[in-house]
Amino acid sequence: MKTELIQKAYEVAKERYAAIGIDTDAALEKLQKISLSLHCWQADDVVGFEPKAGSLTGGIQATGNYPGRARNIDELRQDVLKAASLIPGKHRLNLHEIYGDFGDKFVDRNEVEPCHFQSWIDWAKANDMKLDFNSTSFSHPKSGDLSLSNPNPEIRNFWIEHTKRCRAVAEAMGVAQNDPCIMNVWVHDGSKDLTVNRMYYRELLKDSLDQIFATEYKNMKDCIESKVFGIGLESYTVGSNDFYIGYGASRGKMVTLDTGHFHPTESIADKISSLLLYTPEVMLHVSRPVRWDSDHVTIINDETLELCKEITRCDALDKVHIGLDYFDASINRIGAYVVGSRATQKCMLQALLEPIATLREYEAAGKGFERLALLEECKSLPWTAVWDMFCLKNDVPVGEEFIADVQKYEQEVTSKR
Ligand code: RNT
Ligand code: ZN
Repeated sequence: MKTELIQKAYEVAKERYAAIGIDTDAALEKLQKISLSLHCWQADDVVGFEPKAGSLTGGIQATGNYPGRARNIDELRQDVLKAASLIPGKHRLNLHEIYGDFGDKFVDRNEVEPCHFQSWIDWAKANDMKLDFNSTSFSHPKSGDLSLSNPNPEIRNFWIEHTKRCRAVAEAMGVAQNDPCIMNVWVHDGSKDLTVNRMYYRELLKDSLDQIFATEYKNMKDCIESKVFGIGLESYTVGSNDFYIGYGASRGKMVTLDTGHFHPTESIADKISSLLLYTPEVMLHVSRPVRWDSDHVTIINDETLELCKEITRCDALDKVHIGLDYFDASINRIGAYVVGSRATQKCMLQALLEPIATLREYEAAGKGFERLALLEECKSLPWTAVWDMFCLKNDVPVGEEFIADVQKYEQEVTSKR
């Protein structure tokens, strides 16, 4: 798109927003500071780089067979950089333990060390990217249905050791990047059929977590992620929402809200303010559940918009971390990163452009019609012109122009795999 046209449209939008008391330049500055944590697993359908990588287990599934998935560390790095080059702003990369640089060597999960992520740390530094991290309980012979809540001490200790070591890896990343690395603990533990031991498994999970978190670190932050159910684990989830809210609130740990991990009509946006009153920060996994936790690519929809608005309405830009978590193997994977990231940013921008002071005045004065009318009008204010300006400023393709870039990369790179 022509630069002048974008600038012209931006000037008009700026004036229009000024009329409702909103400074678009300030909104752009705030958006610039928001780093998304890009999930590395969209590039390769959650396979990772363990030399003997088997099938994906743990109740999650990447469906689709689109050609060109990243098959090794170099391809994944190349894909992530390509995606990042089409997303305005500076973003983080969220790694899972199974994405370590293991070479041909088999390093079992209870043997992982910071050295297996040294090349990632160097790569991230060279590319001015910060890292986040995840322990990996799935896709392993010892995964079964229960990991950290397994009654068999040998298996439970194996996963405790794994998760402890992952925290040490996260700490090393945090030290190297001089910024805390956020480490997410999500375990798939649950039961396909009825269980008569709900309490027992939760006691075990609680004890495992206490052991894992016993070491205090300064350069990493822990977060814990709940779920409703996994595939093949439909009847019971040990790490339910209630479990982790209780755990997080009592231990001062961040809770991760994955937008696909709740009952379909539950509002995830509504949970932010409650959590922030009891836990220091919040981690988000922004996804798009379609009827279930399907991990579709994030788009601009009411749920994502409301989620972003809650962050700004709670004045919590510095307390809510935005990670993405979807894995769609049915479309171009780099395109999936770009669409989902840009959609999330567009929702954040609309949230930053909300005339919250006026809306709150209306609300305080009991002016319900006025509040509703302004909320509705905001939906059709020219935020898209502000978005285009954001892309222009960040030197990334404006509007649909990135489609051609993704196609070119597909032609030249991913289609040849
Ligand atoms: C699974 C959780 C979890 C995973 C990643 C791969 O339901 O959402 O966050 O998607 O850790
Ligand atoms: Zn998640």
